[in-house]
Amino acid sequence: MIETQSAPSAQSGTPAREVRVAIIGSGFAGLAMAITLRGRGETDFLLLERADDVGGTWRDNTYPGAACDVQSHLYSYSFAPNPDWPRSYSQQPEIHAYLRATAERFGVREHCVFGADVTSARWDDGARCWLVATSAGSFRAQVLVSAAGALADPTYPDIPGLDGFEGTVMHSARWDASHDITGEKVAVIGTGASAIQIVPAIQPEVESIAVYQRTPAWVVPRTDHPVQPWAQRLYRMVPGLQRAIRGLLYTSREILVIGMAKRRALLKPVGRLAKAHLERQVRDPRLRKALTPDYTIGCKRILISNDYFRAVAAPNAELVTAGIAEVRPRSIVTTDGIERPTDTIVLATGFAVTDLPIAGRIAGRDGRTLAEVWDEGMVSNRSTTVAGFPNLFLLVGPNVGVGHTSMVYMIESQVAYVDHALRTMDAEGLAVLETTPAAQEAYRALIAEKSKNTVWLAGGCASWYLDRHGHNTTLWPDFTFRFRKLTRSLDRENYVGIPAAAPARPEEAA
Ligand code: N01
Repeated sequence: MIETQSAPSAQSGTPAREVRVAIIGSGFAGLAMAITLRGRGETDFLLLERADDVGGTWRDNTYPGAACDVQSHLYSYSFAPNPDWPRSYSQQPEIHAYLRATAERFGVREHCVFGADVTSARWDDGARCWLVATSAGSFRAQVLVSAAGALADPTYPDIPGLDGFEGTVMHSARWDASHDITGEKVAVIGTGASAIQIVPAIQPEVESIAVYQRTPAWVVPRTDHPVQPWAQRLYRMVPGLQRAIRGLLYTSREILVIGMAKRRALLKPVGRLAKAHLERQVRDPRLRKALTPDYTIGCKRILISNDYFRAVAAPNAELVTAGIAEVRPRSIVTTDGIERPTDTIVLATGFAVTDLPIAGRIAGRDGRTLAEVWDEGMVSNRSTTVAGFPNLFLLVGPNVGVGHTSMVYMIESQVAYVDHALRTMDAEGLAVLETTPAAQEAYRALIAEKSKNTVWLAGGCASWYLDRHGHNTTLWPDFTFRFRKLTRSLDRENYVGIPAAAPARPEEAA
């Protein structure tokens, strides 16, 4: 536990609240961490949540058509199967409801501090704790777990004139449901996973829709179907059946890694499937050509949709491939000089992933923030800990992303690792646990080696999977079961531990 008594909060003068573990965020990752702690009897933890509800990205992304592109049997916690999923690929409201219900069921909602936006977190080497400032007061925590997520903060494009637009502008992740787009002239900027769900959902409602495409996406069919009540009953009666289906889904998706990370030639059949899908759905050869990517499938996230191409080919839709030159108060002008009157602009332009905003708010032992330390690219040990940042654990941190399967699998692997680290601290009576620079360097080299021949580096596309130096700092570049093996238990030899009564500097400790 923390050694010193409550210190005054820098913000308000009120004492900082003391807690053993502070978890930032209550999405899939934060809740999994909390449920694991609770499951083994730990109650001295808080989830600091900037919003007023749990759910993370599944709370925030409420745009029309928002749904998961991984089957729900797989895109859910292994410890909380849900026999009642209404569809094979669930929609946002159902996933959010699942997270809310799971938080209640495992008793972790009562640990949430809502409206607590973390503005800074600073390691205090003397007190051996994290000083966390939030919009809901200050906290002192022995351990800080950042589960803020990689898709938490939208990126807004730097387009001349966008600020002066007099119509409505909304980011896909900040959808304004009170704004009625019926009968409007709508522009959608971007053609990623969010855009291809939004476009078909709104195209029938609007007067016209212009889809501004910078890079076409590979799209394969979506094998979505409702789950019949008899099947839900069966899953309830025979839970093993749902587990078996989960296993089959997991295995079938993992096969993709062979093509993406090992032998790219094996992706050819997937490319042919996507081409055939496009040819079936789009008759106009010019439109078809404009929608055909020139990079290897898998280099960017493979998208799944049965209605995106049809929506783009609809009479009231236009695919715009010329770059955007400027936004005027009531229109968008492209580089070919064409001006298109516009009422609403939807920015489906993605998230800050390689430059996580939370990294600018967490300062380690030498006062530098994670963002400063990561200026040359995100580095870590096992995607979870960073040298110079004692007692800090990152969930959904560097090189843990997956495009082909369920992120929940990776989250559960990381949570098991963090949990083992905390139990190790308890067992050894450690006040501080910190990974070594050598372990971090070895992990960086491992990631670089595994990434070398992957489609993400060699597939001929620019993607947010790579940082500005062209390094893969976001994706786990191998089978996900290998990540699970690597994080099954704490690699104790890669950590320096300081017992409660020892000197504060790790290099002085045994
Ligand atoms: O964002 P993206 P997203 N001018 O970054 C374009 C998850 N997700 O929100 O490709 C013009 O993929 C950009 O163009 P380009 C999933 O992990 C999951 O769609 O860079 N265009 C691209 O087309 C996903 O990967 C689900 O050339 C600009 C688009 O905007 C992640 O979220 C559903 C531009 C951004 O695509 C992000 O997806 C939805 C500019 N200045 C999302 N800047 C599930 O179903 C960017 N673009 C689980």
